[in-house]
Amino acid sequence: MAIYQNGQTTSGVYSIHPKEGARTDVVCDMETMGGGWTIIQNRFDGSESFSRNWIDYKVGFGTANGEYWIGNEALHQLTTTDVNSLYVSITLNNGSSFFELFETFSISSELDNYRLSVGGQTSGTLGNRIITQDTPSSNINGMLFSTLDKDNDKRSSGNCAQMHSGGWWFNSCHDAYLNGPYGSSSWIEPWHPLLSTGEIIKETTMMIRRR
Ligand SMILES: [Ca+2]
Repeated sequence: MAIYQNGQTTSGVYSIHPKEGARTDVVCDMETMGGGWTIIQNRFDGSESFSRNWIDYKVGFGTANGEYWIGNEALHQLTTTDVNSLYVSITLNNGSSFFELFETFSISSELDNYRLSVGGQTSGTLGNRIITQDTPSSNINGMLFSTLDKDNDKRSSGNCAQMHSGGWWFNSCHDAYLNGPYGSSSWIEPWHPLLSTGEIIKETTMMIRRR
């Protein structure tokens, strides 16, 4: 991350410029695993709805000081020229915390519906439920992005985004899903089989950094 390479070592809000003319305020984590992380998804109090349409997920929503989704277009721009890693963390209301590190992470262009690609080694306490070799219909690696108004899921006859009230890379539908209804029992299988309901989740974070 350019901010990190400029010598900034304090976690906090920074402005990034994912493409010409664009400016986005994000939180950078300069502590976890050596720091240099740009937070792309952050939830901790349910103040921001993640039940949204394509355009919202495309341009991003929320604020750097609050909950937010950085935006799929920014994600594409940030991961298209450099190889990035992805770090996912989930903290429960009881204080338990879990994470998973994915060695490579990239998002394709809008023309390709912001397809998810993760690869390389994974490690952590959540387990790799993005790539689910045991249950192909839950595997979300290589899936297109779906929203309430855009059904791009691979195998579901319905719209997984509508069924699960949030935008994500769905198959039929998922074993890993961080954008469900906060604090609700209708947030189903945020990280199957470890976490079957999002009702117990306090905080989720997704963040990326250049490898
Ligand atoms: Ca469908």
